[in-house]
Amino acid sequence: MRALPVLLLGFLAPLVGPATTALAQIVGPQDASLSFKVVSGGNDNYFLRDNITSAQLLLTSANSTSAARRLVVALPAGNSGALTYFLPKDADAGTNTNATLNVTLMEGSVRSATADYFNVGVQADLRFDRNATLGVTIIGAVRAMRDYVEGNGVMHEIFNYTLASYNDTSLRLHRRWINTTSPTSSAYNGADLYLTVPAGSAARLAVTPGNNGTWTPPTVDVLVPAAGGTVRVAVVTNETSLVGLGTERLFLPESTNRSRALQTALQGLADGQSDAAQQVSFLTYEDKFTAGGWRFLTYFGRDSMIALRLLMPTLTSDAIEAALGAVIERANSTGALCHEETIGDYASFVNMQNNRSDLGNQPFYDYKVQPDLLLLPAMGHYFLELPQGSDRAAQFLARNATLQNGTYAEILNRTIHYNLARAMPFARSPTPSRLIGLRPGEPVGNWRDSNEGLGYGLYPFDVNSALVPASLRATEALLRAGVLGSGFAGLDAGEVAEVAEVWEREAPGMFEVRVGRGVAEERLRRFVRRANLSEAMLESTNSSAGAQEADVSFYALSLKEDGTPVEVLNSDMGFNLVYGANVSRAFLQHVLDALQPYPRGLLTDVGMVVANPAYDSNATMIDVLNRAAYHGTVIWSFQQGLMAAGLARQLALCPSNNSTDASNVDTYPTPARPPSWCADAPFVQSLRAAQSRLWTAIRGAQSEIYTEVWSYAFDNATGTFGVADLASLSPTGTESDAIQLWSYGFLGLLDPATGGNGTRAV
Ligand SMILES: *[C@@H]1O[C@H](CO)[C@@H](O)[C@H](O)[C@H]1NC(C)=O
Ligand SMILES: *[C@@H]1O[C@H](CO)[C@@H](O)[C@H](O)[C@H]1NC(C)=O
Ligand SMILES: *[C@@H]1O[C@H](CO)[C@@H](O)[C@H](O)[C@H]1NC(C)=O
Ligand SMILES: *[C@@H]1O[C@H](CO)[C@@H](O)[C@H](O)[C@H]1NC(C)=O
Ligand SMILES: *[C@@H]1O[C@H](CO)[C@@H](O)[C@H](O)[C@H]1NC(C)=O
Ligand SMILES: *[C@@H]1O[C@H](CO)[C@@H](O)[C@H](O)[C@H]1NC(C)=O
Ligand SMILES: *[C@@H]1O[C@H](CO)[C@@H](O)[C@H](O)[C@H]1NC(C)=O
Ligand SMILES: *[C@@H]1O[C@H](CO)[C@@H](O)[C@H](O)[C@H]1NC(C)=O
Ligand SMILES: *[C@@H]1O[C@H](CO)[C@@H](O)[C@H](O)[C@H]1NC(C)=O
Ligand SMILES: *[C@@H]1O[C@H](CO)[C@@H](O)[C@H](O)[C@H]1NC(C)=O
Ligand SMILES: *[C@@H]1O[C@H](CO)[C@@H](O)[C@H](O)[C@H]1NC(C)=O
Ligand SMILES: CC(=O)N[C@H]1CO[C@H](CO)[C@@H](O)[C@@H]1O
Repeated sequence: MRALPVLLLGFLAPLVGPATTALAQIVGPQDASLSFKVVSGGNDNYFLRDNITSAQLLLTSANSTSAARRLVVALPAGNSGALTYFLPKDADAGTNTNATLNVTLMEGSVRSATADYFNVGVQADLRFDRNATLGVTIIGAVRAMRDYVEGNGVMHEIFNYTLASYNDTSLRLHRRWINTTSPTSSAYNGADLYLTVPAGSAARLAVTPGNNGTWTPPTVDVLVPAAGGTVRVAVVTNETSLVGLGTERLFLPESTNRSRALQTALQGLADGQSDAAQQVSFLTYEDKFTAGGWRFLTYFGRDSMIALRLLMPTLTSDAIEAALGAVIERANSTGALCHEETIGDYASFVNMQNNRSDLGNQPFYDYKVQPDLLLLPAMGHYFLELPQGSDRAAQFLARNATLQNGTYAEILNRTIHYNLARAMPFARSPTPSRLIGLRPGEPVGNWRDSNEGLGYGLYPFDVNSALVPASLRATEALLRAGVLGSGFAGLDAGEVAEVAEVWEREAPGMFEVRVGRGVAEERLRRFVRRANLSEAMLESTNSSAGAQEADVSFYALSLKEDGTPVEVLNSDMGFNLVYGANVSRAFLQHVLDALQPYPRGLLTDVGMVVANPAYDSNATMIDVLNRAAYHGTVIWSFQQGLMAAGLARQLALCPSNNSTDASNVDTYPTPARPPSWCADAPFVQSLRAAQSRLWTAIRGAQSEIYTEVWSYAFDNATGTFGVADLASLSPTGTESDAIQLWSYGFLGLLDPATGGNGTRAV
């Protein structure tokens, strides 16, 4: 460890960006300490990382109109935590029945906490303005907490906690792990929620045990005088805390002298002055990148690889190799790559469900389609195109895995063969049934992690049109460059290229949807009525779009089992633009068409929607993919980042753009033969215009860009769109994470119009 001066961070007012406040006085970029707050989606999120723990603590914002105040604590350690609701207590209803309970977190009170038997976690002081009672409480696995929140109140008895001890100033609720590792102190092997009354507080606890063992929860009241009172809440666990990547280990130094654009992008990242840099740092650890908080503070292969690809130009080799290594470590023996790891207590539960309780709490890894195809493109970009990766391959591939036997090279070899084998049938005979579908029995598999999100299709567009060929091209390039070394005998770069070529040529066309102009206009009018939009917006965008004389054509979201397309216009072309080789002019024309104002295209005033069912002959999709659906007509930030990065990359393929574009943060090798459309100045101009429309839409919700997902509200009077919180629209209450790793892909991009990125207007 180098000794560097501890930096004193005051209050950093973001020029633009989420409502973020640096909380702690002492934040050192040289270690992994962090302390900050993000207000998002009606919640105050507090983040803490020090040498003891790493934790997110979320509390319903004080101005919320909901009666219940929700407290969530999530720790990456074991993906564990606690969820509880504070409800106004009926008994003191008195005269003011409907007054809302106000629970506020005392600023500065968020600290790491320690308890007996090496248990560690986080604590905070909460101020209650009136009497409250504890509602549903789940302690232990974040996955069990998500089951409850997102699964209409699903709970399983196995996760019941016990009332360990109580008096009128102290309460301990204990959740003993299903599989305890140490019989001697098993009473402490699990997770605990403590409520204690700190010195000087007039609050008291009134606890009545349940009358039916652990089944019936105790009644826990927080009683305060009229002036209010404070209760300290702590959540601790016996899981191992992870070692974080501090901003200085994560990001390249500002002095990195590669291009003006990169230097601009790097400002405030390594020294931790940027709020966004601290947020990324909170999500990244030496042995894995986590996907988002609070719901996904654990390994997700797809999220980490997409985030890595977008952030990579700004990252150090240490950080890049941490993310790549995490994916390789979790490969299975066939070579498939892990989508999500289930660890901690929930792993015991999953193992039991699979009749493998003998495995105890060993992690359970699941294998969905997409991560398999994202690793090689990330490695190709790193080892072959970025300065950080040159000369790093040999030592990286020689590493011994720690989660399984073998070197990274051996594991990667399996993955390459696995991907090639899966691509072969289609290459031999390209028919829709030989595309890569969701795995048997799995309703999901690409990034649209819901069955509805894919329009109930089987063959996702992004997987087949973009990622299969991209993974093969990356393999080809790594083989040709000799980077993979001698362990990859039996693979011929030329053969891999031939397979890729068939996919590039044949797959996109299978997803092509064509709708006659008259029919398309009818469907648009039907759509604006059903979606409560205004017909006026069709008039205003009709003439300006120019292309409206012709039929409407676009790429389907997916194909159904019988090969018919799900006729939903969507944003997944961004994958082709970022990952694809040999993207055709016809393909780019579809991108131009999609980057029109919604509902003709995807662009609203507050961002790019990821799905637009307006043209679908199946009108039921209008309701399935509405603005309250998790993958409906809603805005996912990383999809905007992907589209913006993709347009930048495609434009950089033309030599004249590559050298002159001051907004290119990423490094793009100039192709031996530029695409033929580069010579067509009006076409290049139309791509630039689409890029500009996209960034205008992105700027329309700049304060949201690091969150996971948001929806829109349409104002009929003004004909404009505003941001709407998805959780309050969603019938299932699906909420957005306040910080989501792949949304920080914007740190690797500059807005071509302003020269700034997400954190700075510049
Ligand atoms: C953590 O850091 C604090 C403050 O820098 C120090 O006093 C303490 O000893 C450290 N604890 C551990 C477990 O390293
Ligand atoms: C909630 O309590 C805090 C602190 O006691 C106070 O500042 C705030 O105004 C209260 N908010 C509401 C909506 O009552
Ligand atoms: C609460 O305050 C925040 C800003 O401080 C605001 O964005 C939000 O709309 C408010 N929520 C309600 C329900 O008033
Ligand atoms: C409380 O709210 C309910 C429903 O909104 C209403 O019927 C009732 O009159 C309110 N009570 C008081 C005391 O305001
Ligand atoms: C309440 O319980 C706590 C924790 O067991 C203990 O430290 C404290 O002394 C107890 N208080 C009283 C008044 O018994
Ligand atoms: C008491 O607990 C058992 C499980 O231990 C449960 O099956 C039963 O329904 C509970 N009874 C009541 C009245 O809640
Ligand atoms: C809370 O309940 C206690 C006991 O019932 C009562 O004395 C007190 O006044 C209540 N607090 C408030 C703020 O109403
Ligand atoms: C969990 O507790 C046991 C003792 O009960 C201890 O040996 C072990 O180190 C603890 N594990 C962690 C990760 O703190
Ligand atoms: C690895 O995962 C893939 C995808 O789920 C599966 O087809 C294969 O059988 C798995 N291999 C092993 C050894 O479990
Ligand atoms: C894990 O817990 C289950 C359920 O209690 C039990 O059947 C199994 O034997 C335990 N395994 C280990 C390794 O502790
Ligand atoms: C990997 O492990 C083997 C022994 O299993 C050892 O000989 C080799 O040096 C290790 N490689 C590295 C890079 O640590
Ligand atoms: C204390 C506790 O959490 N009890 C729960 C045990 O599990 C059942 C079934 O999920 C719940 O109904 C209880 O509330």
